[in-house]
Amino acid sequence: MADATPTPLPDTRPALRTAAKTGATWDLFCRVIDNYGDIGVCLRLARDLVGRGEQVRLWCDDLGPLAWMQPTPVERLACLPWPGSEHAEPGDVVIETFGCELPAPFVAAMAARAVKPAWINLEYLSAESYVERSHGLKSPQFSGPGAGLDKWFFYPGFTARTGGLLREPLLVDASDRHDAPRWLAERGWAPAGGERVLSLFAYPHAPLAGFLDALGAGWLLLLCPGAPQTELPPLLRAGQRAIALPPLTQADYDRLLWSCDLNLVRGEDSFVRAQWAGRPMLWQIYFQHDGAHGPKLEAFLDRQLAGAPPAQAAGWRALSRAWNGLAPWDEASAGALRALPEATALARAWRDELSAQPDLATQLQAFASRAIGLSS
Ligand code: TRH
Repeated sequence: MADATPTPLPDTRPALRTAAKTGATWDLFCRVIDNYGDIGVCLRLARDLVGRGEQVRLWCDDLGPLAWMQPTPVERLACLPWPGSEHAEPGDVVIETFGCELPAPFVAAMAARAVKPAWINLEYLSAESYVERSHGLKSPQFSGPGAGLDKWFFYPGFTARTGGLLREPLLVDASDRHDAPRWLAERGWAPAGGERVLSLFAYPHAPLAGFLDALGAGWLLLLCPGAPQTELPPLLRAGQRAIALPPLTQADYDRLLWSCDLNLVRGEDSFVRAQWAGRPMLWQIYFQHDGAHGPKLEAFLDRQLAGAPPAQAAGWRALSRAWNGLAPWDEASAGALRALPEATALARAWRDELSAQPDLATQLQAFASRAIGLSS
């Protein structure tokens, strides 16, 4: 981060109570590094903003996954190929996601505007403490095509001193009103004879054999696309059965999470959605060769398990470490999987805690309104 100074973000708290349509036009830039999280987060944010009345252009260098994530057009949302962005006229708010480096001609056009756009770099999600320190830092641009502009760093997070999490209005209500038995039955994915049901979305290196041993009998596993669809079925234990699912739209993937007794998720976006489902969730963190994923996982568990009884917290931590290859499978991890009612209560309490905080789109709208002078 060049030239970042600890300037506090303009105070958006009064606006947070009333955050509403800014009337601004938004440009959202996304570069796909790998997998689906980059475009998944950007699409979700874009759809959340247009759902609140904004006009959004989503520029992305790989729009392919939209064919299954969001196959139908969304009003006021234009999904456009990145190579076309260079000579576009910038909107009022420009969001550069995950440090993706905007095209230089576009930045020059931002600097040339009479009213400068609000330029926001939206960072990856983490529960680590640096997030609260870094959220809202300003990086004045002294050189290059953007000289004279300020870039602001926006960090999503799990506490009130961060940018919050994506949470569309009424999301939690929708999950509570969801008719899970009917939804599963209509797709041929209904559990039979007292089975419990889980969804599994995982990276290829997931320790499937250890997990299936710890899980025990009486489970229907709904396998999302990916390596586990071929790797897992030969490993199934007695009393376990699996169904391979097609890629779902993002909306249906939410419904899947709302339908299961346990959700195994990964990366960033599915991880957040599973928390809004208010059901037990096991997170496979994105592996980083420098080991940065270990502390990141522990930081999340510290927050999520802070209110749990010590034995339950220890069990869920053991299970999370085992699923991430950071500890062996043991009695504590298997015990956590057997104590699902307690885990469900914990997931509900954690969701309530998160729901009390302002969501990311609300915070972005409030910040953008201030930055471009729509509110004082
Ligand atoms: O795919 P991911 O592992 O993505 C990422 C990327 O690897 C990224 O580079 C990395 O930085 C980040 O993780 C941490 O997991 P994620 O974030 O859960 O993204 C998957 C998206 O796919 C999410 O938006 C949900 C969506 N999805 C569907 O829409 N339908 C489906 O059927 C499934 C399984 C997922």
